[in-house]
Amino acid sequence: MPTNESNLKRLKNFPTSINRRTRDQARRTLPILAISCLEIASVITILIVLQTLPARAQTPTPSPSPVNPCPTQLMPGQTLIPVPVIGSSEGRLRGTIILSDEQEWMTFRVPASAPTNASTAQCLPQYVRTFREYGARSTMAAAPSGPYAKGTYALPRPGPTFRARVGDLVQLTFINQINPADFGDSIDRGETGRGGGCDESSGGYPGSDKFPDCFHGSSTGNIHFHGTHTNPNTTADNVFIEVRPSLRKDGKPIVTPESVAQSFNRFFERCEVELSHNVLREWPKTWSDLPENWTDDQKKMLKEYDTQLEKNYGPGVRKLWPIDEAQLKQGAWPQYYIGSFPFCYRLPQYTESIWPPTKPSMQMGGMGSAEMPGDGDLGGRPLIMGQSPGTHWYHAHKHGSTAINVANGMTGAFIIEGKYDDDLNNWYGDGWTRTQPVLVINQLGVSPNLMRKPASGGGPGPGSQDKGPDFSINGQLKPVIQMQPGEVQMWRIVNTSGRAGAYFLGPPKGFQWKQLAQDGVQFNDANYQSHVNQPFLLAAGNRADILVKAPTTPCTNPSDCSVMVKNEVDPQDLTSASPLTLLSVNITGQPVDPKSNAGNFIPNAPYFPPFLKDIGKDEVTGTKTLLFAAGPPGGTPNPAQQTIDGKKFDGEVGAVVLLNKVEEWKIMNATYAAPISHPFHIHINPFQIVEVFDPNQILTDKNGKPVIDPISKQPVNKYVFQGGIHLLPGQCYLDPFAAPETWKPCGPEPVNKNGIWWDVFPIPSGRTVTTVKMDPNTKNPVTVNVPGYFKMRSRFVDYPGFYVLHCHILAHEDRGMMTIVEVTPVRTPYSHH
Ligand SMILES: [Cu+2]
Repeated sequence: MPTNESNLKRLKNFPTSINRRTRDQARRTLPILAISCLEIASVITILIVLQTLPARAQTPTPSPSPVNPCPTQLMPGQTLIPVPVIGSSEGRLRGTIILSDEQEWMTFRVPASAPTNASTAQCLPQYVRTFREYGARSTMAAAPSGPYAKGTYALPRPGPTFRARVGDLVQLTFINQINPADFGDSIDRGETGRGGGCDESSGGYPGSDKFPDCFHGSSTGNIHFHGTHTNPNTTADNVFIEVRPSLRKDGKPIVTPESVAQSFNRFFERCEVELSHNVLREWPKTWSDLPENWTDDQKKMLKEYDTQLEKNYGPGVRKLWPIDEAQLKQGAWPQYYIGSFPFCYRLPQYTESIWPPTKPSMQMGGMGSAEMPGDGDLGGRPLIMGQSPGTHWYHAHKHGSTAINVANGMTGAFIIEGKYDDDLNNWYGDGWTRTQPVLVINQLGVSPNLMRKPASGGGPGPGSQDKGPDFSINGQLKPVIQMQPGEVQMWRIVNTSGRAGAYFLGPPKGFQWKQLAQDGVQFNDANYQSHVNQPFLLAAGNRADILVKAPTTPCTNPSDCSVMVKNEVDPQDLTSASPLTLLSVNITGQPVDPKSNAGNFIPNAPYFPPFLKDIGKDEVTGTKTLLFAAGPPGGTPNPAQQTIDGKKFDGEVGAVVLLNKVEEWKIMNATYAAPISHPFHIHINPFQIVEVFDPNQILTDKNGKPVIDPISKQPVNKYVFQGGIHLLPGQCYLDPFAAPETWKPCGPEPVNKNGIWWDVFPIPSGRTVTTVKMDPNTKNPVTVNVPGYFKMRSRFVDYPGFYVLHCHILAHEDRGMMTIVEVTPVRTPYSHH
């Protein structure tokens, strides 16, 4: 691979320091070690990053105009480039994901202040970490044309789209070949014992952040399968797995798809057999279930890694192998790996036509009704909830680097097909759903804003982008989708951004849309029929499937055919946020017959699985309250900043639930310094919302329009905290001095019917209320903080184990807004007889 230094220098006004160091810069400051390595190889060069300089965010000069134009493919108005697909066949999704890095053209908004539709972008080559399908690294990035005809750099794009079917086995070879030398200090500094373990920047980061709740370890990888209902343990949706980059020999990674193929194929074959007789079977359970030559290799490489750590940093380093070893001794699944990991798990299929289920979950073929030895914990119990077919996704989930890794583009769509697709294809034609656009939204970037120095006088510092980077789709800015006049398409939209929600303002003029699914879970017919042409919010992590119907005539003005969104992290942002073009539609080709199926919305929602039955009040067996809070930097009331129940993530269990129980949780938000609706996300099981209390809610009239105060010209609040004043229709008085439990939505009890299933839902922000009472000491009015909240119900069914819940603003997650859920079987090993 040629170095790009000379090209970089030729670029006019190139702010070389906008990102982390270039490869050449890194090489100059990083000692490269030659070491000996047991039996793996004679001499291996490990690029553990050793430089004493911190990973700087640096100090570029802000550009007043786009001096570095973007390659044509990244300019607005280009046809949407589809993402490569890894599909399943014969009941298995088999593929290889390479976590690596490359130089890509990244876009930077100009000016960097809050995005408007008049903002432009400049492009700079940046090192980013990528998820790529094996054998196709960078091939989708067609050689850029225009000012960068040389095609030296790749174009940004998400990881490949996975397409599997409910019931399939997922068998993924995960390889980490990141070159840590391309990213200063990206090896977990926690184990080197330096700098407290956190990344550092000239912007003053980490400040009061403390390891492990700080940005760190961005060359470590894993995959979270967001939206899967499956086993959270061992080789399934296990986010505690940390795969360090491969060791290197002669500059090349020694762990390759080929080097693990034999072991992994053997493992996948056995996994298939083990998981075939019972959909709830948990396997593998221990390392002895894995091929010995692979675990032996892991042990050797981990030890070698530790040896190097100690050699470079002296005693006091945090070695990895002893941790794995201790976990093995406890019968736990080890956490640390070098270079590779095999994911193997099943997407469970619910096969009964009624709910609750009556039969034990033995339908997976072949083995009759006998339980396998070692399945004693299952007790022949039935599968209670199947995997919902729909638009799910995957992303990097290493605590401390989720924000940077997701911003680099380590996300992808995970489409799980089922009867949902069959019914759509019966209406629209065979294989139709596979031809429809998959839109992976992201805010691509190279450094979290906190890593950067604020501008003198406050505000976003050089290189940072207020409200986060611009929304891209499949890596492109404002791309174009082609539609025939009158055609109906299905858009699967995933907001994989680590920060902002995309608030869709409604269909463009002449278009219609109808929502089919939320967060990968389809709507029942009542919800399908009622969600026509509505605006909707996709918070970070949310998905929507919508049917979109094009007008019969092309748009005279391209902007008439644009889908507009607003960038928001709280509904209060919507008043000031400007409408942004997310994408445009080009209406072209043969008009679709308006009487044909292709020109009409499917009349009824696809088959609705029985396991998605609304969770009734009588089903609830337990309740919990969780309090999310974010304080101003270093300030009060919560100097610890991003917390859940007053704590940052510390590896302790924050919520214990018995397996197959149903709980109702009140998720509160005590954030007051700035309006932030933290998007609550929980792994493994989706949930239904039964109550929402937003103390900042605006009063709306019967048409849904905000009620404006005739004197102040400001929107009127729904909740009034001042007694004795005349209430408008729909307004409610809440006593700020009464018990906080009395602060709740007013009006009739919600019906809780036709509930939508979510796996991410924003918690309404808190409100600081100024009361009429005076504080005798300060002589100021007393203020009271009123938290926002929602209540959700979830069935914690089928899969015991440890998994996480967290804020899906990923910088918050990295900085501590995460905790562990433990779902534990009811049954003990003891007998009463
Ligand atoms: Cu948050």
